Amino acid sequence: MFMGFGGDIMLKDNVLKALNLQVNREFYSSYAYFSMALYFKDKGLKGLEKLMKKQAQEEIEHASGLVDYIYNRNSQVSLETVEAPHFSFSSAFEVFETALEHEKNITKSLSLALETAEVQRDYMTQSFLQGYIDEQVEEESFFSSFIKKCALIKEDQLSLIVFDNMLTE
Ligand code: OFO
Repeated sequence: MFMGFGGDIMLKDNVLKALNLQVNREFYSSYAYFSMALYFKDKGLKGLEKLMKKQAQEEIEHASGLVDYIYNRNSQVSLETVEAPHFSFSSAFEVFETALEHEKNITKSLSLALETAEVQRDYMTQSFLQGYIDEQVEEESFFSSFIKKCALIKEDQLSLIVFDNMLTE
């Protein structure tokens, strides 16, 4: 294997630390979205419950992708305690506002990890993280679109039920 220009396949400590932190944040995202699914479950809104469970599953996949990458770089994953989400919502609108805010924080955290890789001139990690950051455009836009839809529905419970039914199809 070519190891020229100081290019060791093992991750530098601070890059590894940033990636491990991101693994934890992705698991937290999954936990947070699962808690949002439970809010909808409690309201009997099965379509929105299903939607948020799918988001929770996707976050596990994001975490797994990071874990695979860390191992591919001959480095060790360190699994930390995942914080419990403590949200309370009074509407679907608030759920999606919280989810969007969360995704914005994820974008910031990925950007910080990318900056760390840039400082270390770790081009493989930069390229890997860029894929995650690119996906954030879609992630943020997804929740923005639900905020807009929920803003149109406002307090109209019947419209919310119709909208929810559409998501079960
Ligand atoms: Fe929803 O974001 Fe992961 O990366």
